[in-house]
Amino acid sequence: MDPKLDPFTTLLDLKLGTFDPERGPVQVRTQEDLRGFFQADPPRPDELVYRVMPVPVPTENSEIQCSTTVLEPGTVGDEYYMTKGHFHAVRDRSEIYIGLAGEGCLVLATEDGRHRVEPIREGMVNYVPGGWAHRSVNVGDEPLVFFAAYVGDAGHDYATIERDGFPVLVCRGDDGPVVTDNPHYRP
Ligand code: PAN
Ligand code: ZN
Repeated sequence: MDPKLDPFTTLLDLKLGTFDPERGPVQVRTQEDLRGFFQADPPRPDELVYRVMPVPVPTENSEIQCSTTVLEPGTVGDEYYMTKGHFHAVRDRSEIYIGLAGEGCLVLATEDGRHRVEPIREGMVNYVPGGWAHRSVNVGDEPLVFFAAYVGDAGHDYATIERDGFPVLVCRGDDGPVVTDNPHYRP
């Protein structure tokens, strides 16, 4: 075959999640960008919630997309800072997360309403099978940093999550994180 890409190398800072050199434009998500994903309206709309540092490649299933995510500590209402969460647009596409720093959890849900909550910590590898929506949540006091690699043509379906939510919420309790049923799941 005729190769489509040339090889490349970038340095990943295992604590900060940054690439040197950067491979693509950093995506920034503020509280305002997450309006409708948190239960409460954003109290500080301009405040940074997370950044995604991509290593873009063609969006074809012969390639492997990867990126790092840096999710700040914080809350909106009782809910810990989290990513929007998504199904892959091509539903059966899978993904691997590798925890680099901080303390978090990965909330997963199927279209028929099953859910799982898995830990994300330095050195942990999370496998996200096809068909599972996924959202990461920072339940610690430091940034949560993880590396993700996924099938190139997976794509992201945010609209389903914006409409239906996840079956559970991860909230700050008196003695740490509490996972509760989401009263607004699939209104
Ligand atoms: C991750 C996520 C990243 C940001 O790279 O895209 O953590 O989360 P949202 O995409 O939900 O805003 C991934 O799962 N990619 O498929
Ligand atoms: Zn994904």
